[in-house]
Order: sequence, then structure tokens, then C-alpha cells
Amino acid sequence: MGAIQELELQLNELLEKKFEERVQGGDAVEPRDWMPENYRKHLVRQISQHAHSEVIGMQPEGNWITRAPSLRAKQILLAKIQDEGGHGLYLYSAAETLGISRDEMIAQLHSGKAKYSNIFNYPALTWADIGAIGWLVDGAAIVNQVSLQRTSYGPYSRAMVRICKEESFHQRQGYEIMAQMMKGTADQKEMAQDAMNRWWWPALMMFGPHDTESPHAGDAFRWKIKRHTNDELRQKFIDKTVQQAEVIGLTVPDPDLKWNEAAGHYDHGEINWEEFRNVINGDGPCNKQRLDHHKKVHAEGEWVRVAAAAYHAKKANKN
Ligand code: FAQ
Repeated sequence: MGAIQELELQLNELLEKKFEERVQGGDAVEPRDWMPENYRKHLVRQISQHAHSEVIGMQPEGNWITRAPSLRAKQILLAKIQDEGGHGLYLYSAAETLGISRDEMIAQLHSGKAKYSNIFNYPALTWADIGAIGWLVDGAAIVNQVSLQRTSYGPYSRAMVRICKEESFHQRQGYEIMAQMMKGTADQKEMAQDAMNRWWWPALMMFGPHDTESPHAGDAFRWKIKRHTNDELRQKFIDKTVQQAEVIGLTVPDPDLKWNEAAGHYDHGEINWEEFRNVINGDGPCNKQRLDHHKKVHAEGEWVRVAAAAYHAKKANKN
């Protein structure tokens, strides 16, 4: 190794050490700050996956806009889905501050290089599924995102603060749908329980693999990208959601679920990790449908992007 390369290496090590000290001391990292290349890559992966999840997540709910049971329900659902699109935009913008373009992120989604949350590869079969998505899916997303409000990257952390405010409405609208159905006819109660049975386990999978199986955890904690482990957040979600289910008379579909007095938590049954792996690797019930739909509407929207870019260029020329 030449003398210059050796110096560069030493400088890099020094910069990384300083960076870690800063982050461990609680400083936020901003786009123009020096950062290790792997920190940047880790964030691009996570934030772009998060953004794709918000946008792909509009599909299962969008399926019910035309079939909402009342005008009130339709208005609320429309507003919620629009919020999710907005969350995608904040997150794509946060990722762009790390030097990746929106086009590159979309290309990675379309090629299968970038993932999105397992949960959006399941179908929304009945109106009760809209309740279960709001209550369980947004509920799980909030537990994760509240923790991410204190993530070390400034633009991501600030996006989370705003997103969490909106997600808490989403969780409540879902719970309201489930509570109403549980006060309804026998058929409606059955529909609500069926939705609970189908969404419970995939919602637990949203938190990712067990801590011992989570390859990104080491870096994520060293750089304070994550503030709580996958299992800690999953447990938090279970503890609060079981009680909410009891209040409205729903049964959690887990025969091993039991309150553990000594631990102060619910013990729960094992998650089907084979199903999780299949779903996140492209082989879930709706993976193909979700991606094909995204590709189709992305191609149909091409003229809007071209027109917006032309307008922007024209305005810039005038100034
Ligand atoms: N789905 O080492 P770890 C929402 C992958 S937003 C798919 O533990 P990490 C709002 C992971 O990427 C929901 N893949 O990884 C809404 C990695 O694979 P890779 C989205 C998953 O990053 C509601 C591998 O497994 N929220 O719902 C999943 O440290 C209703 C190893 O995993 C976020 O994205 C999964 N669930 O921890 C919208 C939150 N879990 O990349 C519409 C931000 C793991 O090496 C309607 N993300 N994998 O190929 C995070 O907090 C983290 O990325 C985790 C995973 C916790 C998801």
C-alpha cells in the first residue's frame, strides 16, 4: 500500500471514530455532514423500503374505496390512503438527501432489489380487513415509527414525527371499524374475527426477524439508526393490542398467548418464519399483483412527470 493510501485509510478510521462518538453522544446527522459510506447505504436501504411500503400499502385499501359502506366511511378511507401517499413522499425526499434519486429507488423496487413490508402482500377480502389494516397494520407501524423518531439521521427522524401524528388517526379509524362490527350482527362479528385471524400473524412479522436472526441489527445500533430491537417492539405491540382486542370481544388467534406475571408481558406462540421468508422474497399471495400494478400506473403517469419537469425547466430558464 502506498503512503497516500495509508494516510487516507487512517483519516477514514479517524473520521469514523469521531462520527460514532458524535452519534453515540446523541447528535443528529444532517445531509451535508461527513458519514461512513455504509451508514449512508444502510439508511438508503431502510428509508427507501419504508417509502415503498407506504406507497404499495395504498393498494389493499384502495381496493375498498368504491365499496365503503357509507359516505362517511368512504371519506375517511380516502383521506387515510392519501396520507399514506404523502408519507411515501416525505420518505422518498428523506432518502434523496442521501444522494439517491427517486428514479433509482423506483427502478430498484421494480427489479426486486428493494423490498417493501411483508404485510402488503396479503389481500383485503372484506370491509373488516380495512378495520384490521388500520388497527393492526398502522398500529404495528406506529410502535416501530415512534421508536424511529429518535433515529440518528435528522431528515428521517423529522419525517417520522410528522408521520406518527397521522398514523395515530389511522389506527383509531381501524379500531372504530372493528368495534362497530363487533356490536353488529353475527355475520359482522364473524367477519371481524376472520379479519383478525388473517392479519394478526403477518402484523407480528412486520417487526422483522428475531433479534438473533437480524443481520442489520449490529450496525443499526452502533449508529443509532434503530433505538429498539425487532423483538422489543413486537412485544410492545402485542402487550397493548391484546388488551384492545379484549375490550371489543375479539379473540387473538394464538393458543399459546398467555399473560406472564413475572415478566410483565404476554408470552406468545412462534411465528411462521418460513411464510415470512417466502413473502419477503417475492412469493406471497399478492406480490406479483402489487408490483405489476405499481409498474402499470408508474408507466401511465410518465406524461405527468415529463410535463412537470418541462414546466420546472421553463420556469428556471425565465429566472
Ligand atoms: N418486510 O436485519 P433485519 C406502514 C428484511 S409502514 C419485508 O431485521 P432491519 C404504514 C430486511 O429488509 C411499514 N422485509 O433488517 C402503512 C432485511 O432484508 P434486506 C413499513 C423485511 O432493516 C399502513 C432482512 O429482512 N415500515 O405500514 C421485514 O434492521 C397501512 C433482515 O432484517 C418500515 O419500513 C418486513 N416486515 O429491520 C401504510 C419501518 N422485516 O434489506 C399503508 C422502517 C425485515 O437485507 C397502509 N424499517 N425485513 O434485503 C425498519 O424499522 C426496519 O427496516 C425493519 C427491519 C424493522 C422493518
